[in-house]
Amino acid sequence: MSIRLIEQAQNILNTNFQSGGYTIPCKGLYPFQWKWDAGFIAIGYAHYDIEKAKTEINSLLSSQWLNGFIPHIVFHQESDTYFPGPDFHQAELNPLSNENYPSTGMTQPPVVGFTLEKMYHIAKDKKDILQFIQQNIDKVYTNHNYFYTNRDPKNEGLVYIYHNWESGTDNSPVWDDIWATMNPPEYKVERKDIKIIDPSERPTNREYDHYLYIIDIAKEHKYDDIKIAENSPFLVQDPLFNTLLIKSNQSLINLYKVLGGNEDKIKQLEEWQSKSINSFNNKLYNADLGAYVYYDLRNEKYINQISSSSFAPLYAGIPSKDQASKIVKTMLDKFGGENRYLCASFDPDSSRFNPKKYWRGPVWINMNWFLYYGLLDYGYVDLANNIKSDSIELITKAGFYEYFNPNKEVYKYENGGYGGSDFSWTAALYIDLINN
Ligand code: 9WN
Repeated sequence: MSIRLIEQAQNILNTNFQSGGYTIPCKGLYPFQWKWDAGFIAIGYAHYDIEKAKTEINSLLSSQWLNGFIPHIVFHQESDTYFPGPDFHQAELNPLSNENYPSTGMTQPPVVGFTLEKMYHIAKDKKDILQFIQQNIDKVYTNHNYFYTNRDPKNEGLVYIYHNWESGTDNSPVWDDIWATMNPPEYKVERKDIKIIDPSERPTNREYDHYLYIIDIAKEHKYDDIKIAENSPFLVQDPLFNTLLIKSNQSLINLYKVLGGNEDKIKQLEEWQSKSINSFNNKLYNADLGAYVYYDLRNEKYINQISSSSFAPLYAGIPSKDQASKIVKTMLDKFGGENRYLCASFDPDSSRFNPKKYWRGPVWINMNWFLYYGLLDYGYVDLANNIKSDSIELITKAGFYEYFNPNKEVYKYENGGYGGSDFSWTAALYIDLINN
């Protein structure tokens, strides 16, 4: 373990912390608070500054809407380095949106439940952390209620996302299948990201046209979930998003049991939980591929592509032992090998794989973090430790980047770290991995 890297990681988080009480993912490129980033960041803080961890979660939860929705970006302050900002998103079109916190009208993976449980385990003062959890847990429960009530039109126990930015894996080649069904107008907008980051590491302008067009459709319907379910060209049951909801359900059950009482909520959570896990395995597991896949609800068809999200269900205890061994085999056969760091974000055998571009191939530390804990739970200790040591090696070689080239060869002649530098969740999850 390197003391210097731990200090560097803490410095990154402390520097990215803003006086408004939240942490930006990185300077310039992402100048606001993002939902799933906030969860990872709080887990990092919990190891050395629990008050900051609480502040991060408090700031995020303050932005909750009247229907329990928690937005993907909270625009705590103005910035001219990011597009699209609050003027484009116009979340205020929805009558239930939060009057005090401008935000987007879309969400991101439900990480707050398991973040609270991690904070509980990490915190030294259990009485104090339980008090914090007591004050906040119902907000997270309300958020899960929002998902099951508003995002599951066929009552399957599997919720939909209506935008690739809701998935968190924003530019995954999986979405190419959906872009092929759309023909959005060309937007004449000024992208800020490609002024900061090499455009070869970011989505194309044409891809952005699709992203913006879906938002325009949602705005036309005032971000109403029922109308979005009827009209959005993008409507997907995503294995990663549903995994994190299931993981967070379980964390809420565990925490409510520690707190005592709340039998009605525990019962409801357990009902959601068993239905979700059943449907997940029945609908999203593809035995031929040995992987979990995506379901496109708009076009009523599977998207049979393998990404690192295909293995994420390990993190929530979803696969049976047999399924777990099949997906581990797929991971090793397709994503493993001596010349590659685990775990590429997209199938390296696919012609859509790109080791440099955003979610189209690079390794992401948050995905590795899910796989590490999931593999440990299933008893794959050696493989879990390989993923951990690969993550640490990448950070040691390249720095605290947003994403990393999975090809080992590349590091002999260039820095394979891409996207934002001094990236908060890479730093935060490094701190957690080192401490485990
Ligand atoms: C859009 C902040 C976010 C992450 C996402 C990542 C990237 C935003 C963007 O940055 O997305 O939400 O502008 O590219 O893909 O996972 O939460 O770090």
